[in-house]
Amino acid sequence: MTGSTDWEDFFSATPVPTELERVEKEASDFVRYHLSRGKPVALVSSGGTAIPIELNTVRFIDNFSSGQRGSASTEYLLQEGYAVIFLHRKQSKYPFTRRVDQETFLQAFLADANSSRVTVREGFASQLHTVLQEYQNCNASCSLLSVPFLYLSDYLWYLRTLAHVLSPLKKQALLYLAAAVSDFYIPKDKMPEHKVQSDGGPLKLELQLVPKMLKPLVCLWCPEAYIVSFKLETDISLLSKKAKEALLKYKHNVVIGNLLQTRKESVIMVKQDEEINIQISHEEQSKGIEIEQKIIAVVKSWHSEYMNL
Ligand code: 9Z3
Repeated sequence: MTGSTDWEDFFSATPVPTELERVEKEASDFVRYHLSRGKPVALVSSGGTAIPIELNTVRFIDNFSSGQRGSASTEYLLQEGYAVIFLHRKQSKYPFTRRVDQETFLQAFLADANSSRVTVREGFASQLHTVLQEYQNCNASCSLLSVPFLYLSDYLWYLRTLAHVLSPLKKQALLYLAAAVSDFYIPKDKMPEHKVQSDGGPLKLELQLVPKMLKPLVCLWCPEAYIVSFKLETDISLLSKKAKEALLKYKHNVVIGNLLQTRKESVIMVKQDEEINIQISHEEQSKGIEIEQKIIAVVKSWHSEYMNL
């Protein structure tokens, strides 16, 4: 009997990311800077977490998450006056660049054959101007810190470390956990070292349960922060019930419930004394309005109430 919890066992058995020390230092400087200016800081998690099946990883198990929710929400939080630590899956959607697709990028610029000059083609300038201006404003105020990850293990180490770094902000810290976190993984000591061979017949995998990190997050790592988690379901009849259960179990501030199929048009937002439905019509969507804008408006207003308590 060691008396340790499942999440402590997970971290003891899981290697620390090589970049953790650097990330911790950068995040601490970032938090100190914004704390001294009285600016609230949000930690946004975004994208899917991959599960390797070999130590020398050729293959991994992944999920559907594109990073839309986290990257769009980050832009709206910046607009609402937050500084944001963006903990995101590498190569998933990123604030600002998400609004310029690869084809537009290649078509928008014109390279002069006789000099090193690059110009923007007619018709692309206004679209690029808006995005670049927003990005430059965010850069000038040092309001965005990017922390990329690929694997679940790195994501969880970063989450724990960044939550600790945010804790001195107390109620001014917002945690907005939109990443699609795997429920299952293969512990390091159960993983084969080399590429799994196909001449051994069909592949059988045994995945272990990932410990629920919301519990230590709320109780120990960042206890006074305003914590918003997401609940993903595919069956509408379970959504509200599961969201309420999560709130009751972890005793944090808000659970946002969404269905895989309709996540871009509809969510429920549940807190202790209230449940609201946020929707976006086709007409609003056709005007480029995103559901994340409405979600963040509510999160900001609820977080402000909490800060003033
Ligand atoms: C979400 O529910 C996010 O809204 C989505 C966003 C992953 C659906 P996209 O990245 O999708 O815009 O394509 N995130 C949380 C999912 C999750 O892992 N929740 C855990 C659960 O449901 C609880 S922490 O058990």
